[in-house]
Amino acid sequence: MAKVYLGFGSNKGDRLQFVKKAIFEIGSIEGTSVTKISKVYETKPWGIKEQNDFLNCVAEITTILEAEELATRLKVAEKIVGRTASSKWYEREIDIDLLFYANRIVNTESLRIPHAELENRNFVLVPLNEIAPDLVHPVSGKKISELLHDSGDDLGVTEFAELIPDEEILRLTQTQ
Ligand code: PH2
Ligand code: MG
Ligand code: MG
Repeated sequence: MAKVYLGFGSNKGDRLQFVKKAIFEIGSIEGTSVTKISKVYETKPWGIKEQNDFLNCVAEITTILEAEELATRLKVAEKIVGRTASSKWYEREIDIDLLFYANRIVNTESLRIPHAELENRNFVLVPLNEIAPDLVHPVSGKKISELLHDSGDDLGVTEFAELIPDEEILRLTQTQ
């Protein structure tokens, strides 16, 4: 069983609904349970600026799937939730990123773990710091709280919604 952190992002359509659907979809993957979910944050677009603001959140999950298998399943989940191929900027209904897979370091053509540039992205670090401040980045050896402190990213990240006000969603996203 591996402990994994996922990032969710949406800046097209009903953003909150896409994020919620994505979390339910992850919980429905066999041998995979959602164990913690951060608040949802509204964030200024990082990279290409001329696009809608995003909603972002992160989740901790446990899974029996190997990293490559999980990455494939995340792509399937994006399709099920409603990601359409769009080339307009980088706007997307849903993006599900594999941020950390235990303390694994993977650098292949198709997969990079930990996720690239997360140490420069407050839209990832702020929600991660909420649920896993002591998580250590296996390359730099720094904790999330330190990475956030050191990050030069000054793009706005503000609380938008508490997705999980009670235990119900956790119960719903536990599968055996
Ligand atoms: N994702 C990107 C590029 N830029 N900016 C924000 N605020 N949130 C994202 O999820 C995001 C981004 C590429 O995946
Ligand atoms: Mg992404
Ligand atoms: Mg992605």
